[in-house]
Amino acid sequence: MAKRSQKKVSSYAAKDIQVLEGLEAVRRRPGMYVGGTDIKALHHLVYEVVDNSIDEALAGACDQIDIVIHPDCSVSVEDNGRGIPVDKHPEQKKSALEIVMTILHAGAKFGGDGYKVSGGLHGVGVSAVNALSEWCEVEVKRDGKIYFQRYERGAPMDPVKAIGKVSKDETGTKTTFMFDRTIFKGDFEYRYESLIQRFREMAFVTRGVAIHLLDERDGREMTFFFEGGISSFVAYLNHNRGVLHPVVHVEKETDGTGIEVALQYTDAYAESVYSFANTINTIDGGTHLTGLRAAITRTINDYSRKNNLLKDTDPNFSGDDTREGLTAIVSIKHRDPQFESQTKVKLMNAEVQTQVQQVLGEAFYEFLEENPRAAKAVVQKCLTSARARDAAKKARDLVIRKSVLESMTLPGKLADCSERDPNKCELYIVEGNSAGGTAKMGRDRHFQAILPLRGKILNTERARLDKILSNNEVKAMISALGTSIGETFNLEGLRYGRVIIMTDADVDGSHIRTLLLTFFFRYMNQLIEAGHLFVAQPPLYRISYKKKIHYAYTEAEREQIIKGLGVSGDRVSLSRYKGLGEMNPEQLWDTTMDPANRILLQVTIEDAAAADRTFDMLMGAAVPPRRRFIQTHAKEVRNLDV
Ligand code: 0RA
Repeated sequence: MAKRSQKKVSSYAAKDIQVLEGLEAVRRRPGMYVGGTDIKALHHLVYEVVDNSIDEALAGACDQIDIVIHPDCSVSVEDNGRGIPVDKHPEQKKSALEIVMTILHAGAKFGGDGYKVSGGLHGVGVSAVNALSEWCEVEVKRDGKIYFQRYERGAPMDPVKAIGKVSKDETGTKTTFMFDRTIFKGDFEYRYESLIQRFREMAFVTRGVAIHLLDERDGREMTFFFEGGISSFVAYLNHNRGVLHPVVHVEKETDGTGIEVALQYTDAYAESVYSFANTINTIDGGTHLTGLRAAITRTINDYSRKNNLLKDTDPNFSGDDTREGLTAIVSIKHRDPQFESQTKVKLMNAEVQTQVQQVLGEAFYEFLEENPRAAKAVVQKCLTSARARDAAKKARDLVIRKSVLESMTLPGKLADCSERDPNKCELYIVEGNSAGGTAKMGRDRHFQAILPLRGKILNTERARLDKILSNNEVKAMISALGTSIGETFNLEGLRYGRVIIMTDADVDGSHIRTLLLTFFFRYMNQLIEAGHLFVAQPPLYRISYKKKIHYAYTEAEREQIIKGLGVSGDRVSLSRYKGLGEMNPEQLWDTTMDPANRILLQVTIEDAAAADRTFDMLMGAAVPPRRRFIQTHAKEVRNLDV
């Protein structure tokens, strides 16, 4: 390598081989730096660049971030911060901008200690994005000038140069990059919905910054701006719920950790608690969430005892008792966040638990003392929850006792299979009675059982366990599965190795699928973890030509099939399946139930958690946007055929 530099290649790019070697490492092993070369990693490139602007916002130097997805799939991120410094670095004899763009982890060294706060998931810096881009261009407005540099596959084409003038007070940074298709080889493109989700979260936890996304491919755009930060987030989540008091908000820095919590009780039953670490939504929680929960339970118990709201003979409230109807956000900013390696969405820093517990405990106690009416409503809510939980336990015990007694009595609606070895058995949970009938006729009764569910099952997100258990559809499902639920779940009782949710390929179908996934996620988690839960995929189209029938499961496949037939469209008969009921039993077997042809999607915990979250986020929304949301998300499930 040293040899090459001696050859005196005049190109600027060849000047610093070491730099290129660093970036070459990123190109060779993208997995180590951005987590892979799939669509998720591709989105990470965007987040990495936006993170830098968020840091500028957290430093109080920027209040506007504009992201544009261009028609050629290049992406621009522009902020109105101070602009990346462009002056020459004394040792490296290069512009600071160039160093930030071409040296791994260089960013952190600049603004000094603690400069980088946001992100932290991969946190590799914008140089990694540069390395993985076919080309990248940066424009910096600073000191009345516009500076510019272009890179190809990480290598600068020329030194940083001034290309124009602006007024002195106009500053900012604009980065445009085109991901390298020789690295991200898959047939995928940026997904507006995924980006929006992340930007919404970033905006929530970064008070006062406006994040605007424009997708030039189809003209969609969205701006997020939350003046009140996470308090706005809580208000947003609760906007259709009856609230018991104003939002409680606390923000404090302890031992270098920034802690912010907002919470509000509602008359709902579910707990909607979200945790963020360095703007990342830690969906698996972690120490900050544990601290929040501990603070709430302890504070309510202490307050209730002190004010004689709990009788001496009453036991303390359990954690669950104090979380019904709770909407809360905890957002922490840590210099060195540690995430659990596998999921990357769980915060591990032990000290954060005590820090959050202390900061919130103090503030929440003070709030209760100063707002006796609110305090009374909250404690009352906890008392009701405790009683309901007791009733639910009794109801559940009854269901379990009954189901032991009646273990031979399977639900009447169940069309069971004849095979007795659970590993060979499949249960299809089918939406709608008519579809259920078709499935019963189309199945292989030797190993396939059918359980039709009528209409929409109870909205499990909002209902209490005791209510859920008394729902007939849910009862039928529980007894058919044989595992019981919640704390008494026992995988050994499972009567079917594959539990398959089969719903229509339309909006209502995805709604019911979301409901079922939410139910399984909350009450039969281990069923998912052990890989027993699947989603069937019925075709969208039936294409018949010269007595031969083809099925298409996606729009792309439909086009491909018609093209492949090599005839003009009008001689092909095309019908779109709106529901399972439109198929006859043979067609349903051929397309959706026959193990030789069907496509099954295995449900992962992440899928189910996403459904659960989606659902929670959607509960307050009006109907039309809700429909659109579910519709777009339904297409997201991965293909994981078995
Ligand atoms: C280091 C120091 C300063 C600003 C930045 C980095 C900076 C980086 C990025 C990345 C995207 N947008 C950005 N904006 C600013 C401070 C320079 C000063 O004190 O003027």
